[in-house]
Amino acid sequence: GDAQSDVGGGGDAGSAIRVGYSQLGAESGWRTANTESVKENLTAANGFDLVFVDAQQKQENQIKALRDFIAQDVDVIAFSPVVETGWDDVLQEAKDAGIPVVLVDRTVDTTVSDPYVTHIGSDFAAEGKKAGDWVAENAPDAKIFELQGTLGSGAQVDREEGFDAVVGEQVIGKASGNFTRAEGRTATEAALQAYPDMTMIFTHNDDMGLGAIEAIEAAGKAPGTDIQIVSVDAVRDGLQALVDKKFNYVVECNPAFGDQLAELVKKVANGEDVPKETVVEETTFDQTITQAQVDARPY
Ligand code: GYE
Repeated sequence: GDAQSDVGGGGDAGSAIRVGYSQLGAESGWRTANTESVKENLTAANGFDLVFVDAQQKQENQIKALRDFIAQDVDVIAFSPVVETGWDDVLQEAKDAGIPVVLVDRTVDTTVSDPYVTHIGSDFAAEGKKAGDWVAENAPDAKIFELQGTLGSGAQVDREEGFDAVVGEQVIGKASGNFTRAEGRTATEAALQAYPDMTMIFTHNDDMGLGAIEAIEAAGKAPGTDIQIVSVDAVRDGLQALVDKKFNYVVECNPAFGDQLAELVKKVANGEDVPKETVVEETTFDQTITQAQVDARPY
């Protein structure tokens, strides 16, 4: 658009808060919902000038985007790191440039001191523990294949830790499906060969679990009974699988925190105090969920 395109709603281009946002990808239904929530709230009408870049699950793309934001001297950098490590240099560069960093969704593991102002997202270890608690209560004899998310991501590392702390002794094999439906399917195809005695899959997200359903059915088995599935996210497709009795339990991971993020970014830009951590609220779902509840799911 032209130079006027930022003008309107609550502010003009001069007073709008310039936010460079590096989203890690579009790998899952969760991610799509999260991106929508961010874009719906960091709007010009709400006083933001948003530069949004999708990294397609590649850390090098994210680092390049962050460097571009630094060069553009944005007011605030926000990003959702695809993996935890490897950010030391670019986080130091942002710090040296005096640009505050807001960490969204996933976490970092860095040697830089005070690498970010605030983090908003889920407690992934608590999610893994909720899944483990359900298994301990309902399927203490299950032989579990764990379908991991992107290796080295906060969501993978912490969900695995939380789950394995409760029922790790029941886990007979693990492999990553990179949080996508396609890779969830191929990883499950291989696991059905490698672990013929498996009776359950714990998947780190719904999309991989939906891919697992395809692989299980192609192998002539019934998901939900022959092989139970415990999942994380609770996007509409995942909840539909729960109503259809192909998933057995779903731990919610809430992507719809764009409104809370907008408030935080505004405060950070204005130099106001913010909490170091904001943990979003989440629940769990079992097969007592109704079709009406699934249909009402906004994402
Ligand atoms: O569970 C998964 C997505 O980091 C919480 O990333 C997020 C996870 C989410 O690919 O579906």
